[in-house]
Amino acid sequence: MFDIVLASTQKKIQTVFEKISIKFDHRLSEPILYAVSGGKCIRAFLVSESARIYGVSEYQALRVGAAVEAIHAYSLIHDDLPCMDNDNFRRGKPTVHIKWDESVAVLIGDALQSLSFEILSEDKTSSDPSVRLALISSLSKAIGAKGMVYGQFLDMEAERQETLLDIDAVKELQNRKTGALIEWAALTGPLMAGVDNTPLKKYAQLLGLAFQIQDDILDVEGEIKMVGKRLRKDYLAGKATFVSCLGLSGAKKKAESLINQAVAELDTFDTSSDNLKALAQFVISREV
Ligand code: GRG
Repeated sequence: MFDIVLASTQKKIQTVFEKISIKFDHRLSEPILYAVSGGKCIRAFLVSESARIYGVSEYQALRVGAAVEAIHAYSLIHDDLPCMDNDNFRRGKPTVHIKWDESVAVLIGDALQSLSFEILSEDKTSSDPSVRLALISSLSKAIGAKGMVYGQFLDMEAERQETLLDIDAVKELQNRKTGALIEWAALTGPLMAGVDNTPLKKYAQLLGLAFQIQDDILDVEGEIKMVGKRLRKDYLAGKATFVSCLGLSGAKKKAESLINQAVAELDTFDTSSDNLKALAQFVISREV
């Protein structure tokens, strides 16, 4: 049911990428469009809803949504490389380095990262240069050496270590690897409107954590046809995850409790936050 709501954002984001990539050599636009399609677009949806609540135009929100999806796609392409997670299958199709080759995958990831910042830097995204700078600055922090890349680094390091991470270390790793970008997306509305983000911040943090717990649950319980990527890999590798730390039912309970708290955080809004509440429920009920 919620898939239908997300489908509308997916379509609009795809159109933004199609328009932007017209100016690229087709040997680049083809893998770029391949890499940005087929995902749920949860991060772009968070941007759209956050922007709508704070009165930011849909056009501007879709540009910021495309920027966050470009970063997300870059992280997945690089994460799938043989030197990282070494995956052949993503979003129900061959990963970029399988469909093309590793050099293309590295370069398309790089191009998507640059493209994201290019989109944010243009005045079509916001007529206010201080807003554009704030978007660029906060995104670079969320995905860099204190954010997503650090989370990925900790993850890679954990795989090489004998001792398993404890729950706090798993939380720390995941907050950076997955949570930081989700939080950034959720806070773009107040950022673009130039107002305080406190009411959404806690929601975003709780949602990010619940999202990762559900990802760990899907790794154990999911159906590969539904999820569209290799499963049981963390489980088979004996990696520390929320499921290994809390047990399957403990992880489910934790995710549910986080989502209940996240939804409660939205009580300061009127019905304008209903879609964010529905997204929160989707995050822990999703099979994909
Ligand atoms: C290699 C320098 C360098 C940087 C990349 C690879 C990386 C840094 C970070 C990894 C980030 C990563 C892969 C996080 C996993 C997050 C996750 C659970 C992704 C799946 O998100 P969904 O379910 O995917 O929203 P869809 O396909 O729906 O978009």
